[in-house]
Amino acid sequence: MGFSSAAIYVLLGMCALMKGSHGLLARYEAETGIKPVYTLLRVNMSNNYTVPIYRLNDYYTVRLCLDKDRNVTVTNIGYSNHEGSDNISVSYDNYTEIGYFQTEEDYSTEHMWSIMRNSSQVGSKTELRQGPHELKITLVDQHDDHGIELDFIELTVDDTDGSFDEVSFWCGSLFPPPM
Ligand SMILES: *[C@@H]1O[C@H](CO)[C@@H](O)[C@H](O)[C@H]1NC(C)=O
Ligand SMILES: *[C@@H]1O[C@H](CO)[C@@H](O)[C@H](O)[C@H]1NC(C)=O
Ligand SMILES: *[C@@H]1O[C@H](CO)[C@@H](O)[C@H](O)[C@H]1NC(C)=O
Ligand SMILES: *[C@@H]1O[C@H](CO)[C@@H](O)[C@H](O)[C@H]1NC(C)=O
Ligand SMILES: *[C@@H]1O[C@H](CO)[C@@H](O)[C@H](O)[C@H]1NC(C)=O
Ligand SMILES: *[C@@H]1O[C@H](CO)[C@@H](O)[C@H](O)[C@H]1NC(C)=O
Ligand SMILES: [Ca+2]
Ligand SMILES: [Ca+2]
Repeated sequence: MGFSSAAIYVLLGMCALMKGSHGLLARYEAETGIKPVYTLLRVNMSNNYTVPIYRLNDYYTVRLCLDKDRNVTVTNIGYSNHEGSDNISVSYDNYTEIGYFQTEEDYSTEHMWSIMRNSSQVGSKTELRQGPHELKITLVDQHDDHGIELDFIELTVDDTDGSFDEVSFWCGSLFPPPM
């Protein structure tokens, strides 16, 4: 019918717009990965697990394998925080900082490690060269001694010719969490 085809055109238009202006969303659960990581069971968090970054200067690293030069934006980092606020630095290779965010302070309940929070975009769009890279998320300052728990990472990757492959972008490391 006329209505449904119009609706489909609107949807296609929205997809094209999203793709053109923002690129594709690539999502990585912190608890997945080739290297064994220390995970915590948090049933209310994304994919049921988080990874603690509790001590000052502790960091979490995810490898990126770029098939060609691409613009990448850290659009969101999912985390939970207990009590005091923390300063989280986000950097690429060799500690080239792209930005940082302050975690939200919350003293309200005893279940704060199970409250999902979003950083929103960190830093600006960065052109990454073809080849391997590392994205680091580091606890650079904290109000108490408990840092954060990292839930997931969302990057937006420009893909002008439709060649983007998410599995190879994460260097083939999209595995289920260790149990
Ligand atoms: C998880 O969410 C459910 C439903 O909102 C809630 O009843 C439960 O207390 C939460 N668990 C934790 C550990 O926060
Ligand atoms: C999370 O755990 C619940 C049970 O606690 C299970 O039903 C659900 O399938 C799990 N989700 C994932 C993504 O593993
Ligand atoms: C990245 O974005 C900049 C600014 O929008 C653009 O000039 C550049 O060509 C882009 N690089 C790649 C590899 O697409
Ligand atoms: C957070 O850390 C960055 C450096 O990583 C620093 O430039 C910034 O001033 C810090 N912000 C606060 C509020 O401590
Ligand atoms: C880090 O810096 C060294 C020395 O400048 C350079 O050889 C190396 O390629 C850099 N590593 C990355 C992943 O950019
Ligand atoms: C946080 O981000 C995730 C992933 O984009 C989204 O599913 C969730 O609704 C967001 N939560 C809030 C409170 O904005
Ligand atoms: Ca904290
Ligand atoms: Ca998770």
